[in-house]
Amino acid sequence: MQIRVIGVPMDLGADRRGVDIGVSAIRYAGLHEKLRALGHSVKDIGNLHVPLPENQPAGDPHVKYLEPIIQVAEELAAAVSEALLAGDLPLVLGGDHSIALGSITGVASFYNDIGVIWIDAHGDFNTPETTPSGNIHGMVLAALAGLGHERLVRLAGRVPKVNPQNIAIVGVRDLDPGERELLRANRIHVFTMTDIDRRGISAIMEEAIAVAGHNGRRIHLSLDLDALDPSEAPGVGTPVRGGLSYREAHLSMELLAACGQICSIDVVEVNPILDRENATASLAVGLVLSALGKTIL
Ligand code: 6HN
Ligand code: MN
Ligand code: MN
Ligand code: MN
Repeated sequence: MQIRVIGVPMDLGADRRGVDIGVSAIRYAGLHEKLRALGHSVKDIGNLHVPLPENQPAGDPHVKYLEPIIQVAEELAAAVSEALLAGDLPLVLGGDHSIALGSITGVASFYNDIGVIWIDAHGDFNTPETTPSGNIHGMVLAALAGLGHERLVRLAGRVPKVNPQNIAIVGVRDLDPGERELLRANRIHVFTMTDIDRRGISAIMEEAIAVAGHNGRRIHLSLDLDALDPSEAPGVGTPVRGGLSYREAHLSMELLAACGQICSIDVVEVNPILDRENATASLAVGLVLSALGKTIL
């Protein structure tokens, strides 16, 4: 496979500083050489330009840094659709989860009907009305599904980017009250940690793949490292106890690789300032390898 790495040092969608250097931490953990050792060819286009919060006001407290986040999303969408057009698999490194607005918009402009598997401790399904923080990383999936701030929802014209029925969220254990209502009202397939504990990760991932990949449609994987238990992934801005184990996360990636429908990936929320010896970035690299075909035997 030809992998095209796109770095997005985005730090405007979340409160804790440091996810912007997640892109470097993931590269330093040996991403390229390990992908090449797996047999892939890798091209890295470097980082997109992301404005600094130091240089501008946050603006509306219910949707902070809206304008610069939209500006980056437009650029990222173009970079992602260009990669797909060239036959490459876009691997987008974050940065906070607000970057998925751009990556999924890019995928949706290339494929008519896509599925999304969103692996996360959170739902990222707030709107400006329900958000407790005003942080766009907590609203991005709702926006992609057609809900929330007009400017986020209408990015690049097409609404919604993803049919809400084609979304599967996996690993959830922390929802805000209004966000939970929205997930229920829109009948989003949410696979919580309770579901995983009860039924096992293998059954849950198979169901998630069936939801997102029905009829063979292409699947975008959005991997928020805070889905993992903080004992495995300490370097994230919004850790929540009770997450995926190391093997549950790897098996999820292995099952995704085996389904053969993954067309694009984001890896987000790695925060090296909060990490221990680059453990979270190394874990991220290992998970990407499993998602791109690495097997034990
Ligand atoms: N993430 N639900 C919280 C909020 O501020 O909306 C946390 C969101 C975390 C988002 O981890 O990508
Ligand atoms: Mn997230
Ligand atoms: Mn999260
Ligand atoms: Mn459930």
